[in-house]
Amino acid sequence: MKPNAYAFKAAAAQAGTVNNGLYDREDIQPGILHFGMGNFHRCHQAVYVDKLLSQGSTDWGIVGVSMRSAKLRNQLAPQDFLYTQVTLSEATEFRIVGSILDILVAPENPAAVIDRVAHGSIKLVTSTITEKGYCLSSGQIDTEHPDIIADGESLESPKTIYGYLAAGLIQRRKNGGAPLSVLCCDNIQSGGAHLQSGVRMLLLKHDKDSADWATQQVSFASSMVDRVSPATDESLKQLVRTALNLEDAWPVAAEPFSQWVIEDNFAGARPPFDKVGALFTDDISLYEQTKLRFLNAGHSIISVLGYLAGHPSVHQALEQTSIQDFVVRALHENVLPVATMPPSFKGDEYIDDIIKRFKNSALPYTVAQVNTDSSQKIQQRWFPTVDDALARNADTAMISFVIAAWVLFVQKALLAGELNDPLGEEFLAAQNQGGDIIHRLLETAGASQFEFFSSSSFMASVLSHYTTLKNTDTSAALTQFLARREEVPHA
Ligand code: CS2
Repeated sequence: MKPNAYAFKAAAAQAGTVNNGLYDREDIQPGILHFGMGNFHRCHQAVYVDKLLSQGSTDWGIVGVSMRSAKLRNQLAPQDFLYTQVTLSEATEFRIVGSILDILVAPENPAAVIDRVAHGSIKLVTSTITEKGYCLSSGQIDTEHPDIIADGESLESPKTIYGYLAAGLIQRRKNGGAPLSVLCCDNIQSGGAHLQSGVRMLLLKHDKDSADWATQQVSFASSMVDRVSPATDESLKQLVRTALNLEDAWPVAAEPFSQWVIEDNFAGARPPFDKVGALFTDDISLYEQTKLRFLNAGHSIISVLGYLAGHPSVHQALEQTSIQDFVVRALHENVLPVATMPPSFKGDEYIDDIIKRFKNSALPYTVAQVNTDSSQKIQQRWFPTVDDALARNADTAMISFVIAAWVLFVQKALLAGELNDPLGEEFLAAQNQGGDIIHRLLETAGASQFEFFSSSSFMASVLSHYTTLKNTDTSAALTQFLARREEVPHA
């Protein structure tokens, strides 16, 4: 055990952490290989696994893969990959998480990652690599993406998760071909299907026999994951230092709420995640869709309006009555009427719960974090609702307002050097080109695959809101918009 790990053991044993007595980590076997070691994974899946290990299911330890940077590995290795998960709300709770056994840094040693995919002890591969990690364009894997092209040419040092999986599966088959389950844990619709098609595409290029084998022995599933978990700041480290007398290089914070619904499609052994609060289902798509179109859509609405109105974080934006009214009404009046939800969800309650969670001032979540990679997010969160509403002749006025606000957000963030988006260069080029900026920016964000993009009345309404927003202070524009909506409901 690394010296600092003793301090974690001591902290875990002291009253004040929810799990006062870490299991013996020597007994834990690595059964899960996880790609994408961000805070979300460490507050969500790693905590479910931590609970599982505490219950004695010792086969499911996690080996993590950082796709780019060595920073997290370097920070956590001296503390034996133990870390503190702090739950922030009216009450504060601390948990020492021991489920991550090791972290591999992919670019440093690609072969080590491939070997792990190939190793029979790994029964489940999971991913939280964010939307952009899937290299999608217009809802499909972008075969012109340089990383996809590179993996098509060689799998020696893969660039994408598809490449690592394909290379690992080729080797796994040679190693005896133990079945493997792959599970997407990102906020994207049909993530399992994307993983499957990306891996298959590469296997067909590099080793057709392995492609045939994988059809029988490898499953690809999706899941709906939910827990708000912001980036770590100095104040969180200070909190851990004071409360637990612990020098944690990278603690993570999250809200009390946590949800994980998993598509029940496992080629290999299935970890008993249902024993620690997750739900297995045969039909995942409505869960994914509901979370994206309500919770994530709401988060992005608040964050775009919040940025324009000058609020740094989500809960502060919601303190502005017009922003709160706007998002609540948008979800009720534009999203809910065209949504199909899983039977266990009640639309009104779900919206109330989401807004309550977002108002948690003990857990500041910056609008900048939500607005990061917005081009990848809004095509999942907003656009499908607009198309569904137009197809049913339903109200789209509030989403058209927020799409207009997004166009302005991109322009202002570009100017301020604050746009953090994989398509930043493309947005800059579109902006410099001038002309019909609304069409250009929306097209860059993948809107042209949606019907609304060619609806002249919808696009005219975006233009009209854009013009107002551009020429008026955002808060005044919002108040005006809401007042007009009062006069002519559902205008
Ligand atoms: C957020 C999500 O940053 C974002 O884009 O909308 O990460 C959100 O906090 C999670 O999906 C909550 O489960």
